[in-house]
Amino acid sequence: MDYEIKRLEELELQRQNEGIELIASENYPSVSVREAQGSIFTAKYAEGYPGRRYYGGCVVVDELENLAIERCKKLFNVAFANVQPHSGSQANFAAYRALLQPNGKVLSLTLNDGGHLTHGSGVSFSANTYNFCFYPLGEDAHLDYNIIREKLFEEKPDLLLAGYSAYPYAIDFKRMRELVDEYNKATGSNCRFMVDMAHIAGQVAAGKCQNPCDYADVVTSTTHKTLRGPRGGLILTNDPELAKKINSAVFPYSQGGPLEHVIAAKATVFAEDDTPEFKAYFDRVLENTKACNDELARLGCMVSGTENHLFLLNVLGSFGVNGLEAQTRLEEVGITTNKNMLHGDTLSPKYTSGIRVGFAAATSRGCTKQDAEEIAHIIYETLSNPNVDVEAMKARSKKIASKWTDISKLEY
Ligand code: DSN
Repeated sequence: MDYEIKRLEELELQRQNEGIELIASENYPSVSVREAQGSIFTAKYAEGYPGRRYYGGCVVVDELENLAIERCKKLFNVAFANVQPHSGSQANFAAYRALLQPNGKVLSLTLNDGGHLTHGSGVSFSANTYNFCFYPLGEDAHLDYNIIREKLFEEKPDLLLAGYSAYPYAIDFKRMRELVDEYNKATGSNCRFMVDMAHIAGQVAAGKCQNPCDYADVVTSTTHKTLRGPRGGLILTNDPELAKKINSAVFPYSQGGPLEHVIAAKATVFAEDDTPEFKAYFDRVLENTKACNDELARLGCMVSGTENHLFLLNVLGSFGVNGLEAQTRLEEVGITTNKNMLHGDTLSPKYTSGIRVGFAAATSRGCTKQDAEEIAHIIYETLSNPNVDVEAMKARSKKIASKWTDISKLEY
């Protein structure tokens, strides 16, 4: 045993167990998922795809990867799945490659309104390989489908991109498909529609929102957020031609040997998520997120409202502190969140006017509606009072977290 690593693992487990995790992109995989990820499959090289590998000895990993693919297709009701992307960014890299020529034009949400770095940020490969243009949110911070329609006709993109990192409302994928079809018909273009569902993949799997696979040409996702799986990515499509291009874009274009141990863990979570228990879990995620949002609103705070696993709290408007300061003060009392830009934010991404709050992880441990309301009070009291008794607040957080399941023992 490597005692130095074990010591750090134990410290991290203690940190996770004692704290209240409200980062909207985090979650806790089950013991079964972690066991699969720690399995001997890590020792196997398997470049290629099942039945078409560049190494011998792949008979078992072929069965494993096919099982993951079949479970994934069933979960999302889709014809093709590539389960090899190492991350969401790698999945987006390969999806763009399959859908676009270099310099192809992508219409994406304004990044400050809740997009992701791979959705056109100058610091990522995306904006350096493709030509991004943007649609803003409407004045009420909701998607405005008329603006998207106008931008489609004005910018003439090759790809419309939807799916966001900090958008608390439902997304009408059907409407976006109709807009792309209308634009293509009117102009004779072949604009495609892609959805990065990384944040809401669990909600999709639970059948609690529109399934983007019914409307988009390509859907990408991570597997570790609301899906509750291992860190990783995936790509889905119903189009056989695009499926071939996606496979080539993942391997050999952008990745080498697939992480078959991670694919084993993905297969495990696809089965866990395809159950009535997961649907019930997601009902509780939605209930807890709303309960915390509504309690903060009742206390007079400026919150976004929510139709998924997250909401945005305007900490500058509510308490006169910026997002970075709010994040730091909440961490001191045992609550982990992250600073986040708000629609029309006047502060820089380093500071921001808001924080993003999500309940997927806390709910996995057993957070109740009553807990979510009590958490709202801890957030309110911590941020509204610069002289708050930090130790007393921390003890309140710890008391809530101590009722929940030990993260190292979670089975769903
Ligand atoms: N970093 C993720 C998030 O926090 O939303 C996006 O990949």
